[in-house]
Amino acid sequence: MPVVSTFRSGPHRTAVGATAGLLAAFAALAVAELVAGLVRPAAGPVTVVGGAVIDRTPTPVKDFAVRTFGEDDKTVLRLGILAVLALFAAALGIIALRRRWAGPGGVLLFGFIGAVAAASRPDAQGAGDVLPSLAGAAAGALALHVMREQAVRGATAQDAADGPDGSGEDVGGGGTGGGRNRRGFLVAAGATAAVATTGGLLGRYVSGRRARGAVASREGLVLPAPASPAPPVPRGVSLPVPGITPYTTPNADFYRVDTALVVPKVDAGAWRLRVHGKGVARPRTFGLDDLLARPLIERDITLTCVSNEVGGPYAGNARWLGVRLDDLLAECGVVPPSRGGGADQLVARSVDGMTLGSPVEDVMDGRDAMLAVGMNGEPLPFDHGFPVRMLVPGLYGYVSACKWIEDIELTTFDAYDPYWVERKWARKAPVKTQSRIDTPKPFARIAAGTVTVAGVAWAQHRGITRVQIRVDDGPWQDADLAVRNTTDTWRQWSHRWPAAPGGHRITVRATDATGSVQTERRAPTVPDGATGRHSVFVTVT
Ligand SMILES: Nc1nc2c(c(=O)[nH]1)N[C@H]1C(S)=C(S)[C@@H](COP(=O)(O)O)O[C@H]1N2
Ligand SMILES: [Mo]
Repeated sequence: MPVVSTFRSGPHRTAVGATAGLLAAFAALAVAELVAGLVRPAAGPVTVVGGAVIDRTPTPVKDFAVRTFGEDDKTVLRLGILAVLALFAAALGIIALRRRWAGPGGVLLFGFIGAVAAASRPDAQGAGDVLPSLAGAAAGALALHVMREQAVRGATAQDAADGPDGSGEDVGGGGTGGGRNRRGFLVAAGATAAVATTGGLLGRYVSGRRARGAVASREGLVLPAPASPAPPVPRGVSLPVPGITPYTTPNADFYRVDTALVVPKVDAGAWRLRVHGKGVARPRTFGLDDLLARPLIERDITLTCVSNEVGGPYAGNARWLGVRLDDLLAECGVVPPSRGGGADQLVARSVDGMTLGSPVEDVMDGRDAMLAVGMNGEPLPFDHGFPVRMLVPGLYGYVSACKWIEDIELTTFDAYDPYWVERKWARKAPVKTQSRIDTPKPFARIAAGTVTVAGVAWAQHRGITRVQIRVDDGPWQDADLAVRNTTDTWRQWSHRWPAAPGGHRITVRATDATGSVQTERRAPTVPDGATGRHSVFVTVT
């Protein structure tokens, strides 16, 4: 029995339909990404749907994703979207064999969903946003239609030869022989695959070329020397303990937390920052050269994420170079609330539509709040906000550290809730006093004798004055503190522990310069940062 006759039913028919559906989806995505590369990289369908999913994901699920997949969470999301899409595509292809318009109609529906998702992204700019999804859907629908006609024709032709059947809507020009029309389907499928592959490669090339402009602008950027350099890091800030977190976090190791599925590649030459809003007597727009022409400050600042669990990894310390934000705001006429200003919230907006709100009072109280351009001696890496990001020592990243910033609006906490606040996080979030045991690692097996327990503690803008260790339910013992650099950075600590055989739990707690001791009470990360004490279990042999 010739293979083509099974196009009508059975496993072969299913395979043909699924193949057509998958290839059509591949073509649709490739064309969409190519068009996105040409008009707007952030408007690719997987990116916009992913962004919409991220924005709508309940905070506990988001937290779970971050906990489980860490910084791979976005790759997992992308793969998830592609897997769901593949399932629908295969199903559509199979249905399409029966119902002529179901396949293309379904593809167009998906394109429409993509277009709506794109148009409703917070950074949507206009027609360019819907174009990629619509163009992709048109290409996918056409490809599916052609493949479907060829497949059905092959089957019908063979049926005509085999005898009457007459099920479904399957109609097509018959009479030419199944073998020839099976070739027809294979040719259509092959052509779709070829076009899709070419489109995909071209799309990669096009978006790559766009990014290369931004990369060149970063490579060409020469950072001026700071007018106010950070004093050299005191020698004693780093303890010679293997396994302890380094005092300064290299850029490549610095944690990354953001909602960007595609890291924005902003061309430094085209970058602008607008400062405006309530009580801004002199609204202004700055270019990067305007910022670099100002006196720059250089500061060591530890950044931490509100999503960091007790003992978690989302904290890093770098030497930042930037422009004082209080001076810049004062020039624009901004007055802090304590001196009669009407705006109490500064909303920073990024090129990817993220919004973060900081208290104007904190930004202008004399601390080293800055618009940073440099990180550890080089221009900001793209992952960390190139060309400019905000930093406010003492506040969690989500209320202060806007990356890829392009807009600062002065407003009030009453009038506006930024992104994370709309998602149940607190309006105000100063960093909570925390400490972490870096070594020994949880569940380590170690030899009895003197064991060095060590880690870091932070209470940005207050400073750490004491760290204590406790083994099992024993007394709290003072750990040795590394030399203090500034109150805005974390502090290493270590303690020599005479470890006796058995299972032990080591717990750490820190005290900040206000005298308050890190609480033992456990609180989740939502709404304003986790509390509790880090402990590790070890087995001494
Ligand atoms: N544009 C933008 N800026 C952002 C975010 C974001 O999602 N988008 N996340 C914030 C959060 S929650 C944190 S903790 C810091 C993290 O900065 P990093 O990735 O450089 O460590 O960036 C902040 N700035
Ligand atoms: Mo964060």
